[in-house]
Order: sequence, then C-alpha cells, then structure tokens
Amino acid sequence: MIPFTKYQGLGNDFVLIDNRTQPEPMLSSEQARQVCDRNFGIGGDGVIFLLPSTSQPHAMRIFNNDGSEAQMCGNGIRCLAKFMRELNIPTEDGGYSIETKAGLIVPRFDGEQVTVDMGLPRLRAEEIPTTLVPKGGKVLNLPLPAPWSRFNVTLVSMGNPHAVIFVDDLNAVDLVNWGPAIESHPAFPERTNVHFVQVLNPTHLKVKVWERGAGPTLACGTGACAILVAAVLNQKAEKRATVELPGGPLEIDWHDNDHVFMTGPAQKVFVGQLSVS
Ligand code: ZDP
Repeated sequence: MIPFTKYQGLGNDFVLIDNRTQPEPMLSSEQARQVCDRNFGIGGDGVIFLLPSTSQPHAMRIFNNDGSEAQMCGNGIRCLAKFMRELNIPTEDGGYSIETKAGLIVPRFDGEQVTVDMGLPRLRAEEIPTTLVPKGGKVLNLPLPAPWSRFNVTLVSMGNPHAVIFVDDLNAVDLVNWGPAIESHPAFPERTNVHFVQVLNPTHLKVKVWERGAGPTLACGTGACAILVAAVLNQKAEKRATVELPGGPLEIDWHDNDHVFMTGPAQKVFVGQLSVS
C-alpha cells in the first residue's frame, strides 16, 4: 500500500506521494494514469511525486492523467508546498527550493495562499518547441497553418508549452473540439497546452483551459503565467493582473527581474492508502 494525499488548487486536483525514500517515482506512468482515472482510480488531473534531489533540497516530478510527463505544474507546486509543510519539512526563508524539469521553482507561504517564483518565461521557437517559425524566432499573434488559420497564437514556455489565443467572446469557444486539435497540431512536436483568453480589462483576463495530456481542467498555473506574459507582449494587459480560470482567480506578477510570480490557494482534500497492481 502506498500512502497518498489528495490536494486541489482552484479545482486542478492532484494525488501527492512522498517519494523521498527512492530517486525514481514509485508508480510507473501507466500506474499514474490508472490512479488518475475518476472511475477506476482515485481521480485527478495528475500525480505528483516529492523526490530526493542531488542539486536542491527537494525535487518534484509530475505525470498528467494520460500518463505523459509534464516538466512543471503551477497549481501542483502550490499543492506540493502545502503537502511538504504537512510532512513537517522545514522551510528555508519561508519557502522551499524545488528542482523540476523546468528548472528551480521556489514556492513561499503567504498566509494560506502560496506565492511561487515560476522563473523566466521562454519565447524562442526551440524553447516552446514549435516549428511555426525558424529557430530563434518568437511567435507573437501569428496564425496557425490551415485549416486552423483563423486562430492567431502567441507561444510561451514556462518550462512547459502554452499556446495563447485571444478571443472576443469566451462563450463562443468550442473548447472540446478546438482544444485537442490545437494541442496535437503538427506545429507542436511535444503537443501544447491551449488557452482561450478574453481580456475584460488590462488587469483582468478570463480563460478557458485545455491542458496537454489532461483535457479541459479547471485551472492551469503555468498557463496563467504564460497568459499574462502573452497579454503583456500583445499590449493587452499590465504586468500585474488577475487571471480568472474556471476554478477561480490567480494573481500573476511579471517582475522587473523577468521572473513570473503566481499567487493562489491550495487545499488538502483527503488522505488514503493506494493499492496498486
Ligand atoms: O504541460 C502539461 O502537460 C500540463 N498538463 C502540466 C500540468 C500543468 C498544470 N495544470 C499547472 O497548473 O501548471 C498542473
């Protein structure tokens, strides 16, 4: 039996496992997929492992609910910070230094909220990755190739790929058809997370999320950061704004040092023992 704790951040929900006794996740990606199944498993948008690290005090890895591995997870890292506090892991400077496949991420407690230094946004084609423009190029409000050319995308990596599409009316977005088509569009060799964004005003953006490997979720923390960066680069938002996701708001702040900070909630839901086969 494997002890786990279920957390959610704005309705983006995760199974968290204390994996500090061994360097590799104790579940295979196929087992993680089963655990995330809402009928045959616990249910979740992903499984997050707290791992030992060689270069930082802690490390994390995340599997999406289709079994694929993501580099990072903004809502998940807030959940992980609360989980670590629950495990009585001492903080340094009010937070934790966590190595991820998107680099060093530092969540800090701010009352019951968690503020996370999500690092630098990356814009170059090879960093996304995308084949839409040559190496070194950026994709700022450019059309996708036909038959999807009615969508202009801005591409931002927060360690994981995000395609941001600005729309006039969020209600007119056909998320379940457009989301997967853009996620797996040939311009994105590693697929992409997809966000449709309506700008209510320069400090308030409203979003519908289609997550790579997880489908329509209630929130995406890395996505909210990518959305704010995309909106600033397209002169649609200020560098500090509220990104309203279906599950609730995140405060995003693109600092002068170029790092993006995300503030939002995370909550423990239940603990249990997982039997795996
Ligand atoms: O990049 C991906 O494959 C995402 N599905 C990872 C999960 C991102 C997440 N929603 C977030 O909050 O950043 C957890």
